[in-house]
Amino acid sequence: MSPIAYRNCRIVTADGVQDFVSALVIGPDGVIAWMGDDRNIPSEMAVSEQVDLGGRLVTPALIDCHTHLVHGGNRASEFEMRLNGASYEHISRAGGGIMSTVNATRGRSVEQLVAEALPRLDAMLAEGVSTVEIKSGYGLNIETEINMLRAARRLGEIRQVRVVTTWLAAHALPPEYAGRADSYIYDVAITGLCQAHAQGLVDAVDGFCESIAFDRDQIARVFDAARAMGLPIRLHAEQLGNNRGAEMAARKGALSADHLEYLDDRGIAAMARAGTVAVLLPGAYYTLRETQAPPVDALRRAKVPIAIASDANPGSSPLTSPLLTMNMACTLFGLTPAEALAGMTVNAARALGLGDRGVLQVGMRGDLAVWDVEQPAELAYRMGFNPLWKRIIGGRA
Ligand code: DI6
Ligand code: FE
Repeated sequence: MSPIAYRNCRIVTADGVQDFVSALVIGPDGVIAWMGDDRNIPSEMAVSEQVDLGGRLVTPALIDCHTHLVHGGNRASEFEMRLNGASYEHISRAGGGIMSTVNATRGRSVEQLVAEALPRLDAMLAEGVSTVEIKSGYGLNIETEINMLRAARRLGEIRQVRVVTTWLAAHALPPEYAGRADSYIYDVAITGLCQAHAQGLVDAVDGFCESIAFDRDQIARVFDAARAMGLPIRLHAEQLGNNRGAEMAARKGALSADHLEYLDDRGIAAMARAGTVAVLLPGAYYTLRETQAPPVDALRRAKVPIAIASDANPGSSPLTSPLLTMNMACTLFGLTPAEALAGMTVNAARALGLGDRGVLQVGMRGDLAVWDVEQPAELAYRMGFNPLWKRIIGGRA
């Protein structure tokens, strides 16, 4: 492959339209080699192929930094139960919720998990996603947790997408460990992590720190094991109540803390100090019809970077549309459309610890989304409409 030039476009680097940039050259290594005015592409770029983008808008390809795409079955019946008045916590405590997906997932082979997840992944790719994080967490035994991550890796092989895997065995306590949460943390969450990491299946480690799941001390033990293996950590925190999980995670150097509806000033200060990204998940807030929104203004004031993600999962966020995620982040949480775009590009990359993507700059990966829109705000503005014209990954459409 040789250098390819994309010409006649308007480029949004991540924080605004760059009027002076109307072309970019992507090298054979898939990295952006040059950006500038269409008329001045240097001859030393030795461009062999040119593509006219017809004046369209170009952004970094989108990054969904928090998903549970791999799982068996669905929970449409719980959707009906909630509409009849049952709460998410009530369903969970009655053995439904996460456990019902665990039961469905434990029965599946890796191939079946891949086949079920593929249409969900394809829905995301169709809206310009280049990079997606996928968590385990619906196995709750070592074998199935590992199978989930194998399925996630496989998805990254059969589609042109970078999959980042996250070990989330500390997601819920399975009934066989009832009353023995500390044993579960050791036997499954930590022992399984060692095994999965030895097989190269783990890029990061997450936990669910809520009163219906695990407490701060239990998650902290998993994090200490992760850090000892050199793995980055992230946390589901402060979604249903304040357990001061984000503060603990930030103190341990977490890449991100996610949800954060009940985050307080102490948590914000700890995140700001540590550079921990706030990942907001409007799909879960919407689905559970929550009323307490995350403290967006305080996060802005503290200069905590804000990412947004689908949280695609069968229970609290059956959402596989990055564009609708952006719309919800604006309408429900008050983000600006520019913040929503940064939340699914540059700040999402940061939440994943990926320094090579999420912004269009020389030296960054040539992962682009080309849109049939006039202005960037249109990406977050419509609902249920997909203006993607082309997805370009590593310079190739
Ligand atoms: N992410 C999760 O892992 C949990 N909530 C969330 O936002 C549980 C998802 C589920 O109900 O399956
Ligand atoms: Fe989640």
